[in-house]
Amino acid sequence: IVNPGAARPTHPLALAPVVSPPSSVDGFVKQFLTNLNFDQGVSLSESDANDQYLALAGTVRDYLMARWLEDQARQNEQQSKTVCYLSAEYLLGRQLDNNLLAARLTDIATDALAQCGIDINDLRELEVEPGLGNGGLGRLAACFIDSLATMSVPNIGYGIRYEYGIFRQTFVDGEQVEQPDAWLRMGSPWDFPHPEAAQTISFGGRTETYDDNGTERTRWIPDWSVLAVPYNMMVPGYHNGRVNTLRLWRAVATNAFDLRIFNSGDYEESVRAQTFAENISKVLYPEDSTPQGKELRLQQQYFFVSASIRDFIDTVLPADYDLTKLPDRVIFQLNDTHPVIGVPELMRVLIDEKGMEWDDAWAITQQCFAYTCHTLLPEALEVWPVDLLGRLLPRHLEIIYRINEEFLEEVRERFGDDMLRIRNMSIIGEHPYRSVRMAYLATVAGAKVNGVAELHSQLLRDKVLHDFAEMYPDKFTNVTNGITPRRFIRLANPSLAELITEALGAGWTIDLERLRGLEALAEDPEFRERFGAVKAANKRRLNEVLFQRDGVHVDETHMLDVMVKRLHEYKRQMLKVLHIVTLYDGIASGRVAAADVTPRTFIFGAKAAPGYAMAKRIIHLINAVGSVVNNDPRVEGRLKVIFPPNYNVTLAEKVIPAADLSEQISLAGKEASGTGNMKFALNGALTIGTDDGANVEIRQLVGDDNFFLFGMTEPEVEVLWAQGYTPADFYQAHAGLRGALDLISSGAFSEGDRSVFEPVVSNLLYDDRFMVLADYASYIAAQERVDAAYADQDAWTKSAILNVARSGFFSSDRSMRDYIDRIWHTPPVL
Ligand code: B1H
Repeated sequence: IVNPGAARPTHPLALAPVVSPPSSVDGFVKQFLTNLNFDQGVSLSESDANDQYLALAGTVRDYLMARWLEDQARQNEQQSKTVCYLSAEYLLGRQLDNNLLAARLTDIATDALAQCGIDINDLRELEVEPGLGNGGLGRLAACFIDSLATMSVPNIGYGIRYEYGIFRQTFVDGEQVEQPDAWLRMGSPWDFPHPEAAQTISFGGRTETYDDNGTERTRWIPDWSVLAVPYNMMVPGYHNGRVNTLRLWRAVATNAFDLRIFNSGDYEESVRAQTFAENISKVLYPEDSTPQGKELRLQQQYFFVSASIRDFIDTVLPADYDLTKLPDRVIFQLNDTHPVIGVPELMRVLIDEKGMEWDDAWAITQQCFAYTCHTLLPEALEVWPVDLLGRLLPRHLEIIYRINEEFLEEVRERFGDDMLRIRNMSIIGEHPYRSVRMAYLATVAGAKVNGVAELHSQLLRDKVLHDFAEMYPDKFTNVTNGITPRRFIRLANPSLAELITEALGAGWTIDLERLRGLEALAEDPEFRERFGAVKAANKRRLNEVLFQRDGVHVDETHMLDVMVKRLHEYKRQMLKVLHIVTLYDGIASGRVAAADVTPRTFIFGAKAAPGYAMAKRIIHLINAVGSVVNNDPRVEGRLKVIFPPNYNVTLAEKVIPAADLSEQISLAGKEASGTGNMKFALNGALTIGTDDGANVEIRQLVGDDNFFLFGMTEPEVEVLWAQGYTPADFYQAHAGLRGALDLISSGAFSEGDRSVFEPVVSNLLYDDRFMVLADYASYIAAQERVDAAYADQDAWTKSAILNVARSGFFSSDRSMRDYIDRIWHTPPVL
């Protein structure tokens, strides 16, 4: 139990680094062996690879520890403003290499282990990546905390330590089967539990008013609670000696909880109660881009947000801190609507627990939150039924009602008694049931609201949050997403990194705009040759990885055409499938000679939400098309479809650097940003893409000549939709499309069984919400331009180099600078 008032113990030696910085291989060996003996409890000769991995991780940790402790102390001393990033997801990827790199320990560790007779590469492969996120939104959070640490900006990432992360995907007869992701089973060397800093998180019950020396106050009498135990992870900056913190909460049953039931004599019931409480952090919800309105999900959200806000106020800030100055010390960034319940929670803490008046609390709250929206899909805007919210968090519902009342009063003052407008803007929706619109609550409460790419932010202002943008024009801003060049270039593509460093010096890793220097080198034939050799080497590396992993081969001479991202209809994996089937149909029907087809290997990576039937059927179809195309002798091996199961960060790091062509083919106006698109461009793939999300900015930067644009624009989509879109017209109008759809319908990919993929085909023919058929012809034409361009390898390589040279804007360091300038105003602490 924390006791902020108590004197803290001191000792003169306590100021020295706990472990002196690594100066030698010998020092590393010594620390490694110490950890092997004292933490793992084994001698070197008796140790197995997992012992060695854990001891190695422990050694890296030891070297970072002194910096970590110093940084926490410094940030407290300087009373600096901290970015508290609230996110239900952090898709971290493996930690070992990242932390070795950040601490400049890679070479020392490699040599030290070699001296012990261990190949560090064998240990790397043992790390199970913490998959505590679904896709782009979770990976973005991981990139952002990397950049903040690298830029020396005080940051605490707050989230949930799911016991099971994103499911492991396997294929059985081509169909997705999910397996639990027991990532903690072999030990978790990267996090530190702090049970002494646990928070009690309450739920349910009722509220009552009481008289507090003449003022009427409200209190919440909850009826159950759980403990939130923080697990701290190090977030080391790159080569700057800084270490920030990622604090993930785990749910643990309170003693009081089971004692009460236990005293009633029901042992089994008390164990059940414990399980119930601990379920809260049991598993990541595997939905991406669409929320699940389940009660447990709301419990998760409140659980981590309440723990985080109270952690910051009660343990990070000094005990006597004047909370009217809270905005000087913190900004809570809401990563989508998942943490928005934090708004009424901060109000409740300030009013009910700290005795503040409503108006003061509201003024503070409005300065302490900012909201990032990550979507445009209307079905993805999170709402909570009033019944559910009121049952789980009765006090919060009261607070939300009052926020809404005062907000609607403001709307009336501003726009008059316009009932339609009031209904449209109300935080409480009425149809189909009374519900709290979390995006509206976030918009009203947040100091700033941002979208994640220019087009997306524009559409937020014009459409999704139009009325709010009219009322608060200054609230709205854009911050285009970014990715960390440390993980996605330096670590994932060491050969390219070396080539760039040789050409430009090492500074690009923290100043990605320096890649501009490569533009001139695109004209240099020798540089092009070396760049091409890097790509070829990355294909060979991918071949090894995929052969090891799945027993499949990637042909180095093929164009590598890659579509990796969550399976979602709006992302239009089906368009890619139709392209492949069209090429295959050409060969199979004898219309096209196999020898005239550009050899291509298509790589897919995609998990489908387990409850998303159509997405799972599309996965099945991709696998089915693969097994037919890959085994038809008429194809002469010139087309190959590979779908490695369980696409994750670790696999992305191998696939992306090997890619020639990046598929970014969502329907215009549906993909908020995309971040995979940036990773590909920065690794020298050319993009075939629609005018959507950050594709727009990629194309503007790399230039039309180095980007294959196709498809309707967002306004064109709107027009066609308004006219009444009939996909069957496009089927009728285009022979190639007819051929492809008919081939699928015929059972050619399902051993003659016409029923298997019938739902996929009829969905396209009669519904096609994401207008796959409307963009088919334009997509095929663009792919023909790709083939033509690829035929001139030297010109292609030049384009690839220009993609790298001109994509420095997409560093997450730049995203962080934009957040700092436009939203957070948090200077680095040096
Ligand atoms: C994105 C999500 C998302 N947008 C709900 N929305 C979730 C929504 O568990 N849920 O309920 C999980 C995730 N994820 C993605 O965010 C966008 O689709 C991408 O376009 C964008 O690049 C990414 C990061 O901004």
